[in-house]
Amino acid sequence: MFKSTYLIDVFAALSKRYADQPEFLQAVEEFFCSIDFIVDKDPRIKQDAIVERIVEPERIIKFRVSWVDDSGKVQVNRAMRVQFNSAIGPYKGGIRFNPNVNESIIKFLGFEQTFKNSLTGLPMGGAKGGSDFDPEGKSDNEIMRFCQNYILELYRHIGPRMDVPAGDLGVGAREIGYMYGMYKRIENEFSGTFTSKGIESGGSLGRAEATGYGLCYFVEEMLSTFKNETFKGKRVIISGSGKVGSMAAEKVIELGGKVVGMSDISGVIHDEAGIDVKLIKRLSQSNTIIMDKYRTYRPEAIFSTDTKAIWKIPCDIAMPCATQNEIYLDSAKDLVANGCWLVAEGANMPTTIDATKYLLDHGVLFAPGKAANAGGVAVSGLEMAQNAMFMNWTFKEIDEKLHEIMKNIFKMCHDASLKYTGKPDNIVVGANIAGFQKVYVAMLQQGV
Ligand code: NDP
Ligand code: 2IT
Repeated sequence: MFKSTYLIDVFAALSKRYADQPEFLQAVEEFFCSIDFIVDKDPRIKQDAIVERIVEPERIIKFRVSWVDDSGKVQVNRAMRVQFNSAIGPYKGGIRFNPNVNESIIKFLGFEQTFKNSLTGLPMGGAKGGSDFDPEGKSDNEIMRFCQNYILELYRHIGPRMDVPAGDLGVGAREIGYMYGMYKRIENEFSGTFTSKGIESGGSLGRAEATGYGLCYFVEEMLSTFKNETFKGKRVIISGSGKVGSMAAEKVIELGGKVVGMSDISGVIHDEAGIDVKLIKRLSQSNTIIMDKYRTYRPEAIFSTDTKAIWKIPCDIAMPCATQNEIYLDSAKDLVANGCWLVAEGANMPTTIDATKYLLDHGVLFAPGKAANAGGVAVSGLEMAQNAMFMNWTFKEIDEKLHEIMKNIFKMCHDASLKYTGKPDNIVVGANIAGFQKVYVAMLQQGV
């Protein structure tokens, strides 16, 4: 917990006000534990109520999305956009489609996005959006109709210099294409308001790879700085095999590592020969339930329907890339017991607070999501820049820029950790402080 009485008071009020928002409170608590190191050192923070302001979204837009399914029945979903903080740039963050989407989850994501976007060094504020629409089992036409109806309300709240959505869990280039198409029809302009668009629609080369590749670039920095090591010969496990997990797996292999376990919602594959990532990607194009299918091609692989079984596979490096709160304390214990010494979060907040503490207390190097998975939004920022200039960079140019950004984020986290904790490897504290500093100074500059 944190010691500053200022933070204790703000958190007590927040916990009372949002008692029904556990994910949001979890994200704030984790953040407060870090800024505890600096919050009382700058009197302007308390004087200007920076912390009270930073935990409240600037705006929440909630709306209904009605749409007609393939059988002609009218369906109703709930949707929202949380525009959290615009101190350093237009609101920016993904859209999530998942039946468990609620205000707590979208607020935690928007809150973390604010500091992640700050770490990229690009001018982007924090936002997140989503709906409890479940894309699982929906036809292409149903997805299109839902996305179009979603935009019929959201369009009035977004814009290239106002709020720029992108993909997230359950939302990829297909969904963004349908949303952007409807948005463009309404606004009658090619403004690039969305990122992670298809390349032909003005998307950026390298955006699809960016989060997973960026995660590996970040881990490379940790390996070389703290262990004088590389990915070569390391055993890696990756939860989730979607946009982030599959691209992380591809890069791990390219850098000489061996991916021995992957998962999706249907279960876990443990393949000692090394996961065939090309096969995973091929299966993911035709089936949503891919782990079970993988076995038919690689009968020697072990399959389990228990998604937590992935954390029991012996490994050097674990990369949770599926969703929030995947690694609870018991899984953290499994990881340590089975030799894992580095955890890097590709997903947002996949590790609970007590699991993170356990890992850190047991000497595990830990890369928090808001730093390690910032490559995706960083290349989204590059997509915005290319759209604004009406020109495109090559894949190589984007990849080099992404690599530089990830190295720079690591350096900022490392230096802040050293300065405020006396140790260089508390990347959790380093990321939160480095992300917070730019945002709060911008808020001070802009008055109340
Ligand atoms: P996708 O929808 O592309 O993939 C998600 C993957 O995780 C799928 O394989 C899915 O399985 C699996 N999954 C979902 N829930 C569970 C669960 N409870 N247990 C096991 N597996 C599960 O999403 P993304 O890859 O885009 O996002 C993954 C995470 O990364 C999210 O936390 C997101 O917020 C974060 N993130 C994404 C970025 C991006 O650019 N896309 C950027 C930064 C962070 P199935 O297919 O079977 O449902
Ligand atoms: O969590 C994230 O950083 C994302 N889903 C990407 C957001 C973006 O605007 O590219």
